[in-house]
Amino acid sequence: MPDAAVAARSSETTNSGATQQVDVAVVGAGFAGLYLLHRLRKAGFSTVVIEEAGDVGGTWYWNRYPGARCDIQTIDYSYTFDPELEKAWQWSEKYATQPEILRYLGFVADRYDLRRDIRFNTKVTSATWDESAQRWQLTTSNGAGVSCRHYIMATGCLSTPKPPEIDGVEDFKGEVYFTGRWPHDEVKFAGKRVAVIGTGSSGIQSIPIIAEQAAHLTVFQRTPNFALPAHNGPQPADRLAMLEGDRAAYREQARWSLAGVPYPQQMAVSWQLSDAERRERFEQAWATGDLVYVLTQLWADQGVDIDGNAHVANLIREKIREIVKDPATAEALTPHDHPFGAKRPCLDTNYYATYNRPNVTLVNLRQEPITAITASGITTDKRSFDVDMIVFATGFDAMTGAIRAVHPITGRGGKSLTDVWANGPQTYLGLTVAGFPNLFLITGPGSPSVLSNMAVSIEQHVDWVVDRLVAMRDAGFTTIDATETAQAGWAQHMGDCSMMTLHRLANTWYTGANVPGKAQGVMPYCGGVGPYRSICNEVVARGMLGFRMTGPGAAEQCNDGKVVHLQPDVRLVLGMLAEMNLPQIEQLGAEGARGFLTEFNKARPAGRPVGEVGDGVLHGAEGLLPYRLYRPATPGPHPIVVYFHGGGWVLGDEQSDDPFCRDLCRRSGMIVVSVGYRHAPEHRFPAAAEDGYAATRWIAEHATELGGRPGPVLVAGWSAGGNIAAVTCQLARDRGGPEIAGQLLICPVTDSRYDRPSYTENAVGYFLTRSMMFWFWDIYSSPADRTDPRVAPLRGDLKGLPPAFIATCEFDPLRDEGIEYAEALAAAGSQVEQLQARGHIHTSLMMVDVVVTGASARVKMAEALRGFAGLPKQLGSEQDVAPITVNAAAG
Ligand code: N01
Repeated sequence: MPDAAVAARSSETTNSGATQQVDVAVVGAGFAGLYLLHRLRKAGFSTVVIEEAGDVGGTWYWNRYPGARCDIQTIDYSYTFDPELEKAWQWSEKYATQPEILRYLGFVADRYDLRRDIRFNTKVTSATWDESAQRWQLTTSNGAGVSCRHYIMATGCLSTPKPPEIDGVEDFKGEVYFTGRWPHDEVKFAGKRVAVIGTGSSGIQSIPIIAEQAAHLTVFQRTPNFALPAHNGPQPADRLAMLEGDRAAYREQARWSLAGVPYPQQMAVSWQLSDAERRERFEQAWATGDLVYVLTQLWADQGVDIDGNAHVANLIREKIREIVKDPATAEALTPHDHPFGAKRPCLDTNYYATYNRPNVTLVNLRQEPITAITASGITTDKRSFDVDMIVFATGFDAMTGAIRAVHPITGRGGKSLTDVWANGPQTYLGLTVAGFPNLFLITGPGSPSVLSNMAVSIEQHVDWVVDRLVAMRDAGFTTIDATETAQAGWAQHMGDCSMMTLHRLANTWYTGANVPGKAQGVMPYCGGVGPYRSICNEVVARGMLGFRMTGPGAAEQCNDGKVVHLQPDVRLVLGMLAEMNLPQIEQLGAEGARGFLTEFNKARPAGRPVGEVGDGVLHGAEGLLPYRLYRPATPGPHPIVVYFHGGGWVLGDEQSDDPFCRDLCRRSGMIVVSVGYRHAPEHRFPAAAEDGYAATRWIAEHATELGGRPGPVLVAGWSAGGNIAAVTCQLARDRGGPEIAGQLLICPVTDSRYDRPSYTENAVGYFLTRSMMFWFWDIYSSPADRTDPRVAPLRGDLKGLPPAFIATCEFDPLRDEGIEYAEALAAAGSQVEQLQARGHIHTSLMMVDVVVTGASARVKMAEALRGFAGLPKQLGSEQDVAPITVNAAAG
């Protein structure tokens, strides 16, 4: 039996005056609205879809401009909910044209008999939550109002064109078109002088086609955009074979991927590849004609790191210069003001080559802004262009436009959504808004939506919402509302996610920057489709966390709270570790654990290049110790940081903290000497502490030989290494030197008490466990030794110690003793700066280029060391490396 034959309760229908009573009203009959209607019907909900257009299609109904196509491969840009549907439809091209996509959506509407519940040519003119009836009351532009239990906005992200914001449009006597509202009748360009304003995807797709037909085309460009060739044609055989080989697995991989297209996570980082290797990868990607491939598959750091991104951007810039013959035009077309991918890049067919045509002129509005549109054309502050036709490809009031501006939505207590969102959209999961019960958004702000394959995100949203409505009905609930706590938590998580990518570094419609006066902030969810899906599932698994539900048939349920507490990349790392089912380190024995750690570290990205890395030996407390020295690329002599690795006095070596030492060297512009102190059980307490002190003394005495600045040194360490650094400062004070200018303690062990709350709260689940700490303690020191300040510096005399920067992580058993040490040092008169890294775990700050959100903490640590050394906090021109990973939230 076809799905369409599954009957739902029909709505209480209407004559034109009466209100239409339904369980659910949906706005929009595009990809999202059609699937919603299908699923709601199958679930037995009476449903009406209200659609402004005369037919189905949503954005594909309106955007009929020449050249309009999808730019996600069509095999991925399709519904996947019904394998029979997939079999019944064959796409003709790799990137389908707008007419073909519209035919597809019409085919879907017919196949499931959807049109009978869609009110076309109708707009919702207001939506008001009726507290007494616990329903939404809608008024419409055409026919009956609607009373519904649930109200779902399937309005799309790019459906409300923004006004062109140029004076005089109404004076123009020629033809005017908007790409986002293209007429159904053919527009004839032949023999005409045409102007196109705007060079986003719509402009870039339409310009080559208009140029082929028009007598002359003048393109008015404000911001150049990155465009890549689509290489359109038949569906690529390799992708088709993958899909057909195992359709279910292919679709499932897409659902759990980052962008909603089944590509693996790229592991190689740009600095591990030579110029030639990067170029080869790029050329191959350029030839694929696949935006998602180019955005995700070149190297792992391209989307999160300015340097990694610059490599791609420069290679694309080279391509533009190769294609466009006139150097001045090529330069004007070359983007320099945003990282590649931070603004939506475009897929094109002959875009750049179009500017080689004699009938095409590019006007660079950065050099000559438009002053007005006149009766005969467009005037800039330098000249006038007489044209017969103006095409506005000026974009949309994205993400919020269709929800907020189209009609007033009034929630609980008479609150309007426009007011609630005055400073930017607030949602929980991008699906709901606190204070607006039973209102759902599909691909709303706060969901992955436009940063993903929309088809995949839409199906996930719709399934989640409809499944919730079914579960509520089964449990007797009639209202659902997000809590303020959950919504605020989501905003925080959104902010954390946006720090992982470069989107915040460009003024785009993602951030609201394209609409004058609109609140600014990254609106889509940047954490990826798969992670987002897992969070939505977690909300359900944890008893509808963050929602209040009521109903006459059930007791009120409010499970208040935030769903994500960890930084997004930390959450991913922990998820991956959980899947790897790693052994418990403390079960392996010291040797086994060391071997395990060495193997484990092989999978991480290599540290970044520094000026020089060299190994040597120094004198420890009882013999020679190895060390590794990291020297900046800048001329010395540099101050020296003596660094102690982590590993519970048992594990680790100069290699284990290598990426961090490189990062510290690059960011601080100082020499870092990582000391291979002795380990337990071979050398128990106080071997590590005494080695730490002796090594620091030796390094200070040999500073000049090491190429360092003579005088005070700095000490730094992580975990047990932080313990050694802290102890070294106390010993140096008590034993007559060396002079230490500052101490950087990262998640240090400072005490042998295990009853602080962080030991209990974070006992398991965050990589460093309580039992692992017990194991370390037992191997290193006997209980009788544990009150000695050489292993428990918190118990020592804290007066007269060097200034300190102490970083602790929220989900770390060692958190509280680190904070206590900072407070005690400050109380004893030392200058102390504390950084409590929210959402981070014990290993976060060490995981350079893996936990990107730890970058801002790493910046602050380096700045602190520079301050201790009497240098300006910011690295100046003396460093010959470009700025490193963009700052990310940690504190
Ligand atoms: O809109 P845009 P779009 N004076 O906002 C310029 C999707 N899409 O319709 O960048 C002069 O990207 C503006 O300049 P600036 C896709 O996600 C997909 O092209 O603000 N210029 C910009 O150049 C896409 O990203 C496909 O300085 C003005 C352009 O107009 C999104 O929709 C196809 C101006 C607007 O570009 C939006 O694309 C099409 C002014 N007053 C669209 N105001 C597919 O392939 C604006 N501009 C699937």
